[in-house]
This record gives sequence, C-alpha cells and structure tokens, in this order.
Amino acid sequence: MDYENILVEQPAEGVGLVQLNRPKAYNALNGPLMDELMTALERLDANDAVGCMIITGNEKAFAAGADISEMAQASPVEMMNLAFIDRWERLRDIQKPVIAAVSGFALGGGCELALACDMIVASERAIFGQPEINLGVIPGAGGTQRLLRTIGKALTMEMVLNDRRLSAEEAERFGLVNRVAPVDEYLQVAIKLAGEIAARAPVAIRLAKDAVNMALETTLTAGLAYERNHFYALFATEDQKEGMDAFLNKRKPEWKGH
Ligand code: DAK
Repeated sequence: MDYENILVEQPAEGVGLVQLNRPKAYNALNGPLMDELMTALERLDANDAVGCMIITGNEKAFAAGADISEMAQASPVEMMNLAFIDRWERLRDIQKPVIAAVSGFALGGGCELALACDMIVASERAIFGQPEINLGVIPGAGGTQRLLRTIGKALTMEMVLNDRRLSAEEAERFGLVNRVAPVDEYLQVAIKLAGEIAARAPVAIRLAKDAVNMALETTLTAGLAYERNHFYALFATEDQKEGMDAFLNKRKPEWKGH
C-alpha cells in the first residue's frame, strides 16, 4: 500500500516507526490519515520482525487534533458513523507496545492519540491540550476518560473546561509522559526505548501490556485474577523455560517468541 499521509520505516532492529506527515496542517488527523495510520500499525503488529512501534509527528506538531474542516458541517449521525469511530478504536486492538514520540502541539485528538499509546516520550517543546471547548464541543476520543485516569480530576477539569495546556516539563511532573528530551534527541530516545522493549520476550510483552491496560477497565479483584491467568499462561511458552534457565545458568536468554 502506498501511503500519502504517513511515512513508515524500521529505524532500528525490532522497531516500527510511523510518522504522521501532513505538516502544513499540523498533522490534523483526517480520515485518510487515520485509515493509513491504523493500517500501518496493524501491519507492524503482524510483522514478526517488529516488537515495538512508535507514532511520531514532526518538531512543531505531533498532531493538532482531528481535522476540523472534516467535522465542521457534520450531523450527529455522520459523527456516529462507524468508519469515523472505528478508525480510532482500531488502536485498542494493537497487541504490541506503541510509544508516542511527541514534539510541538499534541492538541485535541492529537493529545488523545498520544494518551491511547502505551508510553509517551516528549520533546522539551511538546504541548499537551484539549482545546475542544473553544470549538463548542468536548473531547470525543478519550480525553475526559484517559486524562483523568492519568493525571487526576483537578488538572483534567482545568484542561477540558478551560483549555489549560501542559508543557513537557509539567506533563512529566504529572505522570503523563515517561521521558522528556531535547528536541533533536527525543525521537532517538523513543527509538532506543522501543528497541529495548522489542528485544524482550515477545509473548510476555504482549500479555504484560494487556494486563496493565486491564487495570484501567476493571476492579482490583478481577484485575488480579486476570494478571494471574496471564502469568500462568506464560508457563506454556518456551520463552519462560528459556528465561528462567538462562537466569539460573548465568547466561543471556535467547527469546523465540513462543
Ligand atoms: N484541523 C484542521 N486544520 C488544522 C487543525 C485542525 N485540527 N489545526 C491546524 N490546522 C491548519 C490550519 O487551519 C492552518 O491551515 P491553513 O490556513 O494554513 O490552510 C494550518 O494548520 C496552520 O494552522 P494555524 O495557521 O492556525 O497555525 P498557528 O501556528 O497560528 O496555530 C495551532 C497552531 C495548532 C495552535 C492552531 O492551528 C490550532 O489551535 N488548531 C486547532 C487545535 C484544536 O482545536 N484541536 C482540536 C480539534 S477537535 C472522535 C475522535 C477524535 C475527535 C473527536 C471525536 N471520535 C472517535 C468520536 C477529535 C476532535 C478534535 O481533535
């Protein structure tokens, strides 16, 4: 498939990188871009040579939100249209870890896209915000829900009700991002992190991601049972035998991915 709105590459062993590429529109997330992004992520998810993915933009913008020109005249039914919602929901089915490497604006759907990833590496120039209130609407792709679960109610209310924006330093302090790096280094930091994760036991990585995400969905008792079942299931993998044997014999494990 030829992509028109994204660039896809493998910058390091085990790492799949998708760059949003509508720079003139601050990477506004229109339908074709979202379709391409989800298709690319699904392909990388199915590619055995990839263990971890990165979504990035450019120095000025990760993404300034969903494309306002696509939504401005829409009816409620058009907004509820399955294709519009589905594009965003497809990210939740990606099994391998996804890191957002964010510089510049991460606004509205751009902030929500980063929040829907598993980790965020930010450049010092990153700005996170949910400015939908300025358009007469509210976040529609998880902003009110994922932000609250990440940075708490007080700050979420301020961001959603009053367009409070977070600098990279604030985002790190409030637990929204994993790392902050200078603008000419943040992508390399993300690639290094992704490479380290990609080098780990693949099945355990997928189940670990799934178990952590379940904590956002369920009660502690149900979550603990879910985690335990994943833990037991891993004893059916050769990688569990390999990992524990390698530890006991003081050698480096060689993961097989099964
Ligand atoms: N959509 C369309 N075009 C955009 C855009 C956007 N979100 N953001 C920027 N652009 C375009 C501008 O129209 C302009 O295009 P030209 O006029 O050059 O053709 C170009 O990018 C440069 O923008 P500016 O001239 O405004 O540049 P500035 O440096 O002055 O300002 C800015 C940069 C990022 C602060 C500003 O452009 C801005 O405030 N942008 C809008 C930010 C925003 O309101 N974002 C929230 C959009 S609503 C859902 C899924 C997703 C969503 C909802 C539901 N479901 C699954 C149900 C998401 C909703 C949203 O994200």
